[in-house]
Parts: sequence; C-alpha cells; structure tokens
Amino acid sequence: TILDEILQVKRLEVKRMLMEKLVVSCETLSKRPSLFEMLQKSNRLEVISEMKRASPSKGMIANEADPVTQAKAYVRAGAACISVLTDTSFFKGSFDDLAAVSEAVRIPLLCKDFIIHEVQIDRAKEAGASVILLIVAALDDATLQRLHSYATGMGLEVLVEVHDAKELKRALAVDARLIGVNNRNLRTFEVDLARTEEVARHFPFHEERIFISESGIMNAMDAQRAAAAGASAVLVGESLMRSDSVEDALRC
Ligand code: IGP
Repeated sequence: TILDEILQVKRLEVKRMLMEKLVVSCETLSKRPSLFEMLQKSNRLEVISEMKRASPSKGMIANEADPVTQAKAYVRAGAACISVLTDTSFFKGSFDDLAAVSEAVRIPLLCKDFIIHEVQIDRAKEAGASVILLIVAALDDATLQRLHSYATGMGLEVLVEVHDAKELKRALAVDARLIGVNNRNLRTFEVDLARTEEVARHFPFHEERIFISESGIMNAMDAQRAAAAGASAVLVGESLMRSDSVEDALRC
C-alpha cells in the first residue's frame, strides 16, 4: 500500500538524518501558545489550516504556493493552528517550509509528517513546530508510546491520528489528549466523513481530550457535520490551498 511505500522511504530518511549532527537549543526557540488549551477554551469550531503543495492521492494541488504567504493568509483568516507538510517525496513539502512558516507566525504550528523515529521529532522542534503528528496506523504500540513520551517530554504537543475505534483505543492507551480522526484511509485513499461520526461514538468526550476531524473537508457543510459529531476543530488542506480567498473560505 501507499502507506507501506511512504514508511519505507521514511526509514531511509531517518538513517540519513541520524548521520547529520543536530543541535537543538530549546531555550532559543520561542514558545507558542498551547493548541490544546486554545481548543479547550474556544466555543466555536476552529480550523487547523494546512500548507499542502501536493499529495499522493491528488497529485499536484498548488505547486507554486509560497508557505509564508499561505501561512500569513491563514492567520489573517483566523486559523487556530498552521499545519505544514514536511514530507518531500510524496507531498513536496520540507523542513525548510516549516522553518520559514515558523519565523512568520506565532500561533501553534504542526509538523505534518510520517514520524517513526525520535530524530524526526528533533527536526520538527528545531524547525519551530510546537505540535507533531503521530499516526497510529504507522506505528506499533511500543513505538507510539515511546515517541509520544519523547515529544511531550521535550515540551511538544502531540496530535495522535486514528482512523477507527480500534486505533482510538490505542491512542487512548498512550493517554493522547489531542486526537484526530483522519477521514482519509491512508491505505486506500478513500475519504468518508462518516469516519468522524463512527469514531465519535467511542470518544470519551467527558475526559479532558480534544476531538479533531481531518481531511476531506471541502465546504461549510462538511465542517458543520464534523462539529455536529463533536469535533473542536477541523484540519483542512486541499480545499484551502485551492481557494482563491482563504478568508472567504474560512468565513463561512
Ligand atoms: C488535510 P485535506 O483533504 O483537507 O487536504 O486533508 C490533512 O488532513 C491531510 O493532509 C492529512 C495527512 C495526514 C497528510 C491528514 N493526515 C497524514 C499526510 C499524513
């Protein structure tokens, strides 16, 4: 599957990263507000807006997009958080994109990648991210636990991505507080907003946890559907990248 293919490339990337020396001086990194706290306090549906040039399922989306221009437009339009894809092989993003956006905005910043090793978390932090993504489908329980603790231990927030109730259980087992349902199946690319409703049925809303709906949100109706299922935020890439006016797209 495409997920297996991506993970194979990631293992090579990690090998390369491990050979490069990296000094992360945490003190010099400016602190961003907490995404968790922000979403907990908010009483409206928030948007995590994504910088996404291309994807394996859609091919080219916005190849010429400038990450800084895009991120600034997202902030003006009221985004709660900016997500930057840092994968190069499949999504045409980079850690340089993340670093550039980091310089330009002060709001929470999500490093969107297929993280399988600590060295990628070091990179994310160095490039200015305050949140990282961990995909349950890409990790075994022990690795998920280890990477989750590693990231939180260095002051990063973690968005744990699930696709069904079984994966939700695994996310809860590592005590994930930010949990995202990916409406897109990373193995088949099938997108179905009913994933959000299905996982919501099993979500412990009474606990201090945040529920986020990711992918395939194309319009206000989709966003409302996610909100009705209990989502505090939606993670939106493609439809914002294709929109002529991000502000208009986010206003509704
Ligand atoms: C955004 P969309 O359909 O609005 O472009 O989706 C985001 O949810 C998607 O890019 C995504 C993703 C991921 C990408 C969700 N989880 C994991 C890469 C890896």
